[in-house]
Amino acid sequence: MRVLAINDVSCVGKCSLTVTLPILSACGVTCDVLPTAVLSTHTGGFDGYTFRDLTDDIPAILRHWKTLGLKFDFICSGYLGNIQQIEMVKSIKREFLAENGTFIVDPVMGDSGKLYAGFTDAYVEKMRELCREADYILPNVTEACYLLGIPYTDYSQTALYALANVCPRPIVTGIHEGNDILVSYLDENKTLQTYSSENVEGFFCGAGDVFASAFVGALANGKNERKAIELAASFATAAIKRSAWEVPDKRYGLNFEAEIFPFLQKLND
Ligand code: PXL
Repeated sequence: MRVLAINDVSCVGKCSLTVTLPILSACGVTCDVLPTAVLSTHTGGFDGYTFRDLTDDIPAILRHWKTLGLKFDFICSGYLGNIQQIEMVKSIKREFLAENGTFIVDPVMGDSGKLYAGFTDAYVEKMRELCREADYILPNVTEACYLLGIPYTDYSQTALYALANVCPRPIVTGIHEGNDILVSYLDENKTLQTYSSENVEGFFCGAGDVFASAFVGALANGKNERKAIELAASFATAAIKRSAWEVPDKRYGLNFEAEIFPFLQKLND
């Protein structure tokens, strides 16, 4: 199995490609990368980070790949630096996704009700278009609300049905319900399903990337959607629980590494 991960390199802070690469490799899957930008850190809580936009490098990379006849079983997009890159991802899907391949979009745009630094309404609109081409989308609640054009406080489980008009298989992460945190999705019969785990206080920037990478790693290992969601959610939850007390400065990301082995044991059960 060959996966293409389109995402940024945040040099410090454990999100995007520094999370996806180790997790997919551990799952025994080839992970090729298309870096969208190089940042000194992610943008969630650090001041003064550098940002090198790699948009101009992408066309030559793709021309080279075309000469190699590359095709990918999975293409997964995450943090995209600008609107132009969203257009590029659309054409990458058309040119490089293998027949019967799976296109997964994590519409990385925001969290806790707010867009990340540098994102605009025009970007949200373009991201909605990209989501229309995906087999799966993996928004958190904030991103789901932006995709639907509804206020953050109005999110309810019915939003999932509205999201299904954008992409047939939406999976929404980070839904708070009482003391639990839920992942909700529509199964192949359009029935709402949830996976629930205990909520742990503390915000970690790369948690969505841990979930998305483990989900793809599980699908690439032949697990069905439900099993892949369970495995990915329990891995992300275990990493969050551990990091809530273990990591003093949350900006430096989850200690997901310590939970990789238990995750792999469950993956191989
Ligand atoms: O994981 C989300 C993410 C990805 N990439 C960059 C980010 C963030 C969240 O803040 O800043 C650069």
